[in-house]
Amino acid sequence: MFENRIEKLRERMKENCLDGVLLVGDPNRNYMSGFTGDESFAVIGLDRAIFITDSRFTEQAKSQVKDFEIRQYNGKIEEFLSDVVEELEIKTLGFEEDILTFDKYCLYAKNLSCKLVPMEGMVEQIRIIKDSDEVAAIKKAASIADEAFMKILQFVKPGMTEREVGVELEYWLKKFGASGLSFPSIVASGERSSLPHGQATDKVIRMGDFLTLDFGCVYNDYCSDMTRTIVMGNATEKMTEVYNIVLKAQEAALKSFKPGVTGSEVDKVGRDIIKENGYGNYFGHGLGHGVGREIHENPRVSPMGNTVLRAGMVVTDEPGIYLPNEFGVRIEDLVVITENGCEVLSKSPKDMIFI
Ligand SMILES: [Mn+2]
Repeated sequence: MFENRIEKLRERMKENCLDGVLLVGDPNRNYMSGFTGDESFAVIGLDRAIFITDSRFTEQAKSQVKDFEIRQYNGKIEEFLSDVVEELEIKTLGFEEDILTFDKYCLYAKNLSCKLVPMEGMVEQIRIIKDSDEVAAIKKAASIADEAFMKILQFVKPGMTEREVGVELEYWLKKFGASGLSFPSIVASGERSSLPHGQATDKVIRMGDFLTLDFGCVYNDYCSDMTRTIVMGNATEKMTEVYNIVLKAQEAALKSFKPGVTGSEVDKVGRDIIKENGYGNYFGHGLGHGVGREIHENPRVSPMGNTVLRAGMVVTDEPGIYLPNEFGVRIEDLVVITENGCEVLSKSPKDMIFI
């Protein structure tokens, strides 16, 4: 599997006149190598690949990283890298310009004999299509989130704080097998539900509040992401109206996912429904985003999303309406694009849930 990924990368390296790349970011380096640790370096040349780590990770790298020569460094990494670059006869080395810090860039530019060239998302473009193992990990992460959500429906009561609900949610995510969270959970109630990214606070959840839960977990290094908005007690007519518009937009967008359409076309399907119903000014973010090793990756499903969707891409569908100082609603599913449309990985109910 990793050999296959390395071969795909080498094809792109050749097209871009690179005879080596340096991967330091966890998502790209670990995707290419199978490593699950951090703070290590993958140098991939056109016919050899060298994995550089320190004594904390050498044993782990030897068991996980099969398609690389493993080297342990002590002392100055720039000198060690310089030797590896010369050993592999690399003249033009690609680097992750969005990850390598400026001070490290300067250090390597000074010490390495090769030219340093930005990779412009070369590995991310390969990562955009998920293979069956990756989809299986994301599916598992999504099903853990569904299970934890069911626990929260039994747990949450008016009078609890958002923080209490957040902690309980995280407990169940881990209990059901997650290694961690995809991002700090959003637990936003009442007027705070109009904050699209309102993290849990000490605010008490009251009768009549909407409660938005946006959360995800990590399983085998892959993320899930879902949002549900539930009602504490009873909803007003306006709450019900807004909820149903968001749900209609979310379901229409779900039906429009298929290979060949762009992210912006799907975004428009959901956005138009919200606009037609008079709430266009209250939906400010993109309809969705790619999910994988990172919680936000390509393709973007937004007005700017010009990537053509293809089978194997994993994206979210999450329209929302946010009325400042009143309330907000967002409903989000995680989907994988298939040959004919999409498969929805989030299974939690979407009809209005009353606690
Ligand atoms: Mn999301």
